[in-house]
Amino acid sequence: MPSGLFMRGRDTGILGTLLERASRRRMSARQASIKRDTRETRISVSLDLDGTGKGSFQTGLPFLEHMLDQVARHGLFDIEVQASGDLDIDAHHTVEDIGIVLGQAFAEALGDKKGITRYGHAYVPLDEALSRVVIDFSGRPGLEYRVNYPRARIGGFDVDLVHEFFQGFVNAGQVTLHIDNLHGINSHHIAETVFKAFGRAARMAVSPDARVGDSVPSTKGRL
Ligand SMILES: [Mn+2]
Repeated sequence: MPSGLFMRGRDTGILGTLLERASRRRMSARQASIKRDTRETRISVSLDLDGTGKGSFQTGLPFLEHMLDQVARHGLFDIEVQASGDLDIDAHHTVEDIGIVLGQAFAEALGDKKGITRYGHAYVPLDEALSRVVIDFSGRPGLEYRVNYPRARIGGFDVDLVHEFFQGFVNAGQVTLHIDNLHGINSHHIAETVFKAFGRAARMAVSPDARVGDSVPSTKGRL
């Protein structure tokens, strides 16, 4: 009966739509919450890769929070970071460990990395400063960091710690990360372009690529 066939066709169509919606929901739950306690720091990070750019930070390090806010805003990630570390010694442990836990959160939120773009890059200027960040969710840690700051400190923040943050992120997130400052005179601007470009590059790399579909973007079949 033509109408019966038509109805069966419609039913299959609806089922197909529901299955497609369910799988999209699975894809979209790309979140992670991680806690890490050591004798030096206590850190908790919540991450939603498909957020709206909301940042919430309590770290005792206002400049780092200003930078993490750039990552959230320009990556369109929701990021919450609570950290209490041995700041009386130095900010080193706290900054490095926040990088580690954020890297873990990215790795966990991405899971098997099926359907992602994998590579991302961005150039970001801020007045005279210009930085480029290229990221690959390769499954292998690697950091190439070429950034020189005219000043040793931005406010009270030691500029060496920017490198420590990204080294921690790279090691725990298992990513290849190339960071180059191409030009800059003001250290605050230089750091800010690095974090903004990192947010934009990471956003591109984790974004779903419809043509990749349900596969892993690697000839090895895993990342
Ligand atoms: Mn600023």
